[in-house]
Amino acid sequence: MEELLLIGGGGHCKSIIDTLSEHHYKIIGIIDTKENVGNHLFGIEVIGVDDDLDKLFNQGIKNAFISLGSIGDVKLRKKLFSKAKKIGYFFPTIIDSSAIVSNNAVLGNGTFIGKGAIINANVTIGNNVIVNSGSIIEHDCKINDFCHIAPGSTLSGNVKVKENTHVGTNSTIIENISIGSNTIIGAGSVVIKDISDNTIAYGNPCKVV
Ligand code: JB3
Repeated sequence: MEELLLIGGGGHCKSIIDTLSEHHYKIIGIIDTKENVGNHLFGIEVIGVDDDLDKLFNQGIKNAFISLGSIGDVKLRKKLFSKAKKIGYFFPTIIDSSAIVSNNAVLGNGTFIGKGAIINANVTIGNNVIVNSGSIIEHDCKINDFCHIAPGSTLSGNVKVKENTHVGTNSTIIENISIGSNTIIGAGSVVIKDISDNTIAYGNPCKVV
């Protein structure tokens, strides 16, 4: 069994641990903030802080996963991904056993596909993306690095989502829509028009605010 380090020990980490219980990785510990060192999450210990990543790599732990989520702000997740990547950690793709993923989909490193998600044919998903529980990513969609598709969202065919963007819980995006980078789509939105970069938009129909 290969060893894996989790980075971030909050709510999202619980989802990751749950999914990994059916994987071939053995979770060696969690990296979190100083105050949480020694705490346990489902029996897994917080064994260090971000500054320990070098030491742990040199001790032989070669796999890591960013188990810190994000609701709209991906800065910390990106920072930790890039720090650990520079050290040399490998980031596996973690797919819950209840998810349905097309053989013709391409998923990036450090990407998480949660419970009951459906990824259809010819989908491309970048690195360190979260496709959370029950989301549907239809044929030909393209989701770039560091996006979070929150639980229960549906992206119809050929939707493009640029990097760092958050699609809020239970949103619906109709076919052929493009969503820009660094953008937040509020929960429950119905997106029927393209949304540009660096935008906050929500509602039904989804409007820029
Ligand atoms: O929406 C869903 C289903 N999940 C959300 C997920 C995607 O995002 C979830 O509801 C949460 O709101 C959010 O989960 P996350 O990021 O795990 O948030 P939280 O539960 O607040 O936990 C954040 C963890 O990161 C805490 O344990 C913090 O101590 C830790 N943390 C904060 N700063 C850090 C740092 N950990 C490390 N390694 N480094 C830091 O700088």
